[in-house]
Amino acid sequence: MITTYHLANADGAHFSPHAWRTTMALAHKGLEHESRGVAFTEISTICDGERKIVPTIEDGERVLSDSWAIALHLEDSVTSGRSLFGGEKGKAHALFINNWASFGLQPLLLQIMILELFERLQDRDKVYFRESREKRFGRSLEDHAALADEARQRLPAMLSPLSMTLNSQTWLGGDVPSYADYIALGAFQWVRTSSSFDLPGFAGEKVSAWHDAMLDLHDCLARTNT
Ligand SMILES: N[C@@H](CCC(=O)N[C@@H](CS)C(=O)NCC(=O)O)C(=O)O
Repeated sequence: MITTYHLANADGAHFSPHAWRTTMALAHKGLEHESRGVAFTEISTICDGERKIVPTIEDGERVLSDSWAIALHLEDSVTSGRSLFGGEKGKAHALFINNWASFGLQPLLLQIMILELFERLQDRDKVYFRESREKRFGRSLEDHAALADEARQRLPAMLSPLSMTLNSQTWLGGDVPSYADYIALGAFQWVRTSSSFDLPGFAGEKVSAWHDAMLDLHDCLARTNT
């Protein structure tokens, strides 16, 4: 049994976009796994006490952090069953999607929902989140949230590679879901569990249909929010 450490908010929902990539990858590989929700301020106490981020997975004695490193590890070590990438070129293309989501899409989404996400955090995380994010952004959470309207205006262009691709194929993986789909889904799960923003509705019909199909995968795993 593999344990994935995820972030849990005050509703008990698991909301880390990066950890959702890992949860879905484990299910795709058919591996027995459980997702354990922790607070931001608990991450340093999990596993070997040296962890700074989720996702972190614990597989027997082995502990591994970082969603991309975990995906590479799963693809290399679990050779039976379905591939996450469909070969070396698929892996290379998935890295592009990984960086688009992490450094393009997700920062924009955070501008839209940062105050709602903050309100839904466990109380013990609120001081940490405010201080660490205000230091990172160089402004208050409220000033960051003031960029929400501008972020919404920029969002269609950011989403267009996704919607244009889904106009002509069912999944980012082509005929079958691949790790690229799980990367994109992670951002949608983050928004779904942390805010009232209807991102699939905003993104249009094709993305909405893809999102519904993603939520149905692996016995509706992502619908559970945990
Ligand atoms: N490159 C990492 C990024 C992981 C990451 O940023 N995780 C966030 C949660 S989504 C985290 O654990 N942050 C810890 C903190 O802010 O203290 C990955 O892909 O896994």
